Parts: sequence; structure tokens; C-alpha cells
Amino acid sequence: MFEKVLIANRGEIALRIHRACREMGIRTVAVHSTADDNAMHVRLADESVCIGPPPARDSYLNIPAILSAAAITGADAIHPGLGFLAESADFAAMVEEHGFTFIGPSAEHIRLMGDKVTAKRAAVALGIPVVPGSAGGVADAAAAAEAAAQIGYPVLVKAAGGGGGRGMRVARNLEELEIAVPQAQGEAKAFFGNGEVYLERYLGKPRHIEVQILADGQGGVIHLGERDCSLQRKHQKILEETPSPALNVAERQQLLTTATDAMRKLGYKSAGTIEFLYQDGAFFFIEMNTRLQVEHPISEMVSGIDIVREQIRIADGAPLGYRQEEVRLAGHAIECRINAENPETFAPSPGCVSSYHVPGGLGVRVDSALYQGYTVPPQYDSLVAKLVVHGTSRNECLMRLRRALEEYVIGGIETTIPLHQRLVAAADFINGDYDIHWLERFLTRR
Ligand code: MV4
Repeated sequence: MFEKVLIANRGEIALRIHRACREMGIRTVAVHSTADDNAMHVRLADESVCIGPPPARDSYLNIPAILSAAAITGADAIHPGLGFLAESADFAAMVEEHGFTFIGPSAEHIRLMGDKVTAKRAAVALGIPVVPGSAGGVADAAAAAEAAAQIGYPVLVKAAGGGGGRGMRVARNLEELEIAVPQAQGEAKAFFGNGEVYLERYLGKPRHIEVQILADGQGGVIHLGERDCSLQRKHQKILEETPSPALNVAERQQLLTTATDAMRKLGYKSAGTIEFLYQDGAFFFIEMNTRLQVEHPISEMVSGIDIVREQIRIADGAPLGYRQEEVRLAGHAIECRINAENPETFAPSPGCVSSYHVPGGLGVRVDSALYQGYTVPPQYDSLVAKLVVHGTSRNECLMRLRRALEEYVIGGIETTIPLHQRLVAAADFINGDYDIHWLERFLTRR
């Protein structure tokens, strides 16, 4: 097993990885920017290395600085966490070329899934249902028009290099398509340096449901159930839950076995998530995330399996510690993403945390790098805490979540806790009756 792991990240996820390492007897190296001198991930790590100034491109995205930090501290492996370099195939390859182990999938699988056109082609080959659409990219509006005539309107123009909704345009007819294609190409080129776009039938009211996979690259593949991530605003997830209130037993089984079988066929290794849109009883592959995800704790809460520990064991060459028959998914779990933002305008609210009280008790988990007296820097993501609650039933989980939200005190900065309190009191949410557009409509009410 590794003796020392460098964690190439910050905040709550760096802490999460540190905790898994500690429990495994692995020493940790934190890296940090000068904005994070006093960060909790630096304080808890066995060693730390400053890798640059506050802008992420000069520090948390600075590959030479990170590799140098690993070399001088004698780390065996590098965990990229999420965001930053976690889905950079080039980084994964360079880590290995420099003699360290990358705690994640192969650079080839990261690259395959990073391009949405090649990912979709792979999904088809693996027997995963995809949204009907163009066969690969479309070169221009004329080619798009031909594809759209086959698919039927409305269609969605998507960026091959994309994700997160950038370079996406809905077209309801030919006239709109002729505008949408060059617009999407321009935006895609500007954001991803890749102007390639493709077409899909536009689903008007889907849910976003994803499957958590763990695979050892030796034939061992398990799922840890699905997560419903439909509650989002501007492509930022706000609250996630498992199991999805939308699926019946047969649909769930079909979804989970399809995803698991596909990853076995692919020879995938590490943790991964397959994202689907679900509408009118059918599910369609949209993307695969080849990394640990923010919302992984809800899958841990219902399965009792430490996903980060399994990632580390797998990277070390060990077979999966579990067979599917040994995985028991019990009860219900919900995660509230708590951001340092105004709960109505979503304006960032960095600053000093003047008072801090964390909820606890049965079934309550808080993943956060906050502490009283800490100053949330303005340079990074506004996620400051994840409140994760488990209950034997969805109703018990909701009752516990309301109680935990009441207990949580984060003083001195604005947070989205009041938004979550409104959300858990909303009838549609209580009934599990929501799609990917529900939250944005809810936010315009009142
Ligand atoms: C879609 C869709 C409707 N139809 N594809 C948005 C981000 C990207 N990763 C996939 N996205 C969507 N793809 C088809 N064919 C609607 C969305 C979408 C969405 C998906 C998941 C979660 C939130 C979303 C919000 C708006 C649009």
C-alpha cells in the first residue's frame, strides 16, 4: 500500500481524501495556494507545500508545481479530488510518467469520456441507451438540418468538448437551428477550444439520475445505487438524494445493471459515475464522469462503503473489497450543498466565519473545511459544506434533515442554508415530484 499520498485539491474534498488516507495508515501531503495558508486541509495534512499564488491556474492547476511537490515530499501517489485536474487526461498521464500512481481511471478512459461525442459512441457500443441524435458531430447548419429532419424537433445542439451546459442551444425548427448551430460552435470553441457540436432530441422535462460505479479493472465492478441530481440551478447541483423517488423497482434494476455491465465491458478502473436523463419511464445516457463526485457521500450513507478508500485500494492494484451481492443499499440519504452565497441572489459571500456550530446526531454527516475564525477566500468555488443526512425511510431522512438544517450555525457570511430550509418545506419536493427545471421555477415563486 502507498505510504504517502499527495492530495492535489483544497477544501472539503481535500479533507475527505485526507480522512480516508488517515484511516488506511497513509501519510498525506497537502498542496495549497497562498490564499489557503490557513486552510483546514493544510492544517490536518502531515506535510504541506505551497504551490503558487491564489489564481487556480497558477496553483491548483499548476501541473509542474504539483509534480515537484510530490517529488520533494516523496509521495507514492496523487489523488486529484474533483474539479481542477481531476478530469485532465494529460495530468493523469504525466503523473504516471513521473513515476507516481494516479488515483483514478486510466488517461485513456478519461480522454474517451471527456469528449461527449466519443463518450456517446462508446456508450452505444457498450449497450447503453442514448438520446436519439446525430451520428457523431455535425459540421455546419446544413448537416445539422439533415440530422434534425431524422431526429425530429425540438433538438438540442450540444458541444463535444462540453458539459455543464456551455455551448448548448435548443432549436424548435429549422430557422432556429440555423442560428443555434453557429452560436453553439462559437461558444464551444471559446470555452473548450473545440468547436465540434452534435445534435440530440430535446427532452423537455427529464430528471437527472446517475449511477455510482466502483470498478477494479480486474473484472470486479459494482454499483452503489443511483442518485437523483435533478435539483439544480444554472447547472449547479443544489441537493441530491438516493434512491431516486422517481424510479420503480424494475426501472432501477434495469438502470443499475445496464451501467454495471457496461463498465465491466469497458474494463473501467476506479470510481466513476454514469449520468442519465430519465423521462416517461425511459433512461438515456448523457455523460460519464471519470472522477469522485461532490455528491458521493449519499451513496456511502446508504451502502456503508467508503468510496475514497476503494479508489485508493484499486489504484494500489487490489481487487474490489465487495461483490454486488454483499452490497446492501439501506434507507435514504440526502445531501444539501451549502454555498457561501446570498440565498436569494446567489451572489458569492466570502469572508470570516465569526461563529460556527455543526449539527450532529444519528444519521448526520457534515463534510466541510470550515472552522470558527476561518476566512472563506473569494477565489474558489463557493461550496463550503455538505450536510448529508441518512434515514431508514425518505420521510425519516427529511425530518432529520429539517432538524439538522435548524441546528447548523454559520455566522459572518451568507449561506444557502435558508434556501434549503424553504426547499425541504416545499410540497413538490416532499412528494418527490420534480424535474431538472423545477428548482429554477421554484426560485421565481414568492
Ligand atoms: C439534455 C437535456 C435535454 N435533452 N439533453 C445539460 C448539461 C449537460 N451535461 C446535459 N444537459 C442536458 N442535456 C437532451 N437531449 C437537458 C439538459 C439539461 C440538464 C441536464 C441535467 C441537469 C440539469 C440540466 C439543466 C438544463 C438542461
